[in-house]
Amino acid sequence: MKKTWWKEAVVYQVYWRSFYDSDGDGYGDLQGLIEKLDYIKHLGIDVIWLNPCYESPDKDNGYDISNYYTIMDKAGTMKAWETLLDEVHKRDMKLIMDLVVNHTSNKHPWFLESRSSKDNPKRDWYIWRDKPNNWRSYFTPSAWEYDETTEQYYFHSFAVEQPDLNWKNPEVREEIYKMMRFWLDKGIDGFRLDAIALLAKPEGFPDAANPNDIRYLTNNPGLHDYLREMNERVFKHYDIFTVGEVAFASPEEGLKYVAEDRHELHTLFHFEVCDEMPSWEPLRFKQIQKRWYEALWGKGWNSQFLNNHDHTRQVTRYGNDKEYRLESAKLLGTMLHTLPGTPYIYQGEEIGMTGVRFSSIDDYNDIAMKNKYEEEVAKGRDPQEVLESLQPLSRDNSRTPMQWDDSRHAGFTTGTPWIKVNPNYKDINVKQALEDPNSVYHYYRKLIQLRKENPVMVYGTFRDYTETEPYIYAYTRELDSERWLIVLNHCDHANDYELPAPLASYKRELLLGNYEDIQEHGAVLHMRPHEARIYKLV
Ligand code: TEU
Repeated sequence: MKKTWWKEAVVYQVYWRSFYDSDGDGYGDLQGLIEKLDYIKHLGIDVIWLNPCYESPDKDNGYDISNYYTIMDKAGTMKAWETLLDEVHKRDMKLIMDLVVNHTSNKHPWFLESRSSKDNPKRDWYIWRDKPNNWRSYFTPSAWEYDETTEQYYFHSFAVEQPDLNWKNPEVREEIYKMMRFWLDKGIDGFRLDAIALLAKPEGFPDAANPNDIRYLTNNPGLHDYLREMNERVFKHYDIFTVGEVAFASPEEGLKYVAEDRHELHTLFHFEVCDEMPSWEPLRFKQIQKRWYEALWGKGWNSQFLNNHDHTRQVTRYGNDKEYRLESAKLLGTMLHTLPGTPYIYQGEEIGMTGVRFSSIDDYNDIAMKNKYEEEVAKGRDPQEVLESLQPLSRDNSRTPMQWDDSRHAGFTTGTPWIKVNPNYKDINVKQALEDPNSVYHYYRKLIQLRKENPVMVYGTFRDYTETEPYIYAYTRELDSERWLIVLNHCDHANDYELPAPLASYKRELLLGNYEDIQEHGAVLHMRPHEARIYKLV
């Protein structure tokens, strides 16, 4: 297996508007991030993924870009951004930028031109038709919006304010490649490519048999030609790391994006867990891990994550955020950092932050949730019931401000935060975590350190010994003569796990665990609620 820095890296995602506010306007900003870089470095992070901070009307929190070459006021200035890049590099970390090329804002000058007349030179930069087909978008009941000026419909995979670019048009592609080089030439270390599975659209937009199954938006013919061209024209000329957000891909489909001999992207986020597994389903999760491992290992590289700015915090969604919050957060971290692939930490995960339930729809900001709320209420459903049905997976669960300390607004801002702080900040915050040797934070530090010192955690082969076990997840990673065993009890009660013969014959050396004293009797491990252990087998 080829060794590279991005396989060995641990990535930390900064949703800057909720990270740290340096000027009291209620939004986190780039200067705020600069001030907290030492905190990130201390955790052991190698790479920072920065959510979009380009100029934007901010209908979808920066994912609706109106100028690719400037920084949005809320985030700061280009000068602040340049200082950020410098300061990241000074600390021996890397910076990857989140980039949205599937669509722009409807306020982008390209779109303003495109919509102005049918014969405008930029008309064909977006997708226009006389009649819509029956597709939904991610955020609205129709993927088409009627535009009175020219009496045609334009296509949008997300909000009405996010018209899709027409990737069939070579001028569009050239313009995007030029813009990518602009950022790479400034010295960034790569991109997280938003919604990249959506670039290609099917010829003629045939109606879908089931309009509610929006898979039709993704993985359409022609997509990989664009990615190969993008690599050829841009990526391959830099020592960078690209990770694509690839919705609805099977492992076989996923391999096409990341196979080393295809020269497209370096790694991907697949969403078989976050989009398709609403709560913890152990057997299904193990199957997913196994299938992706078998499809990718030795050919292309995977990512490990259970939450991000779109998905409810992992300890709430997949673990236990109540009596076993600490144990559960540590167990999930242990799992993500020992499964094959590059691990991602979403800000706040390292202190075990949890999801929220705001009592009123007015406290929410997420455009996906708000649009859905309106759509359902318009059908005559009870508003309270709709609110409750949308709360568990609202994207705002993970977007509440970073909890720095127990002072007002969790020390995030001196002003009024753009979204409410999670009320549990008095107990769960960075200050507490730094002071408490038993915190999730200190456990994550050890985990990351272990990964840095032991290539087996990165390059070791993977084998699951518990495919049919409902609670225990036990697997090995092996590299040359190094053999590690990871045992996790993903459960609110204790379970005994008897090691199978081949594993029982080794001597065990505990490298890391989330409980103080280890309980084992011969080959039987007594695993307490949400207990996690990493052993070296000798
Ligand atoms: O998300 C794309 C997207 O499809 C997600 O909404 C989905 O939940 C999933 O995770 C992928 O299948 C990206 C951004 O992450 C999101 O914040 C934006 O709203 C969206 O693109 C539009 O740019």
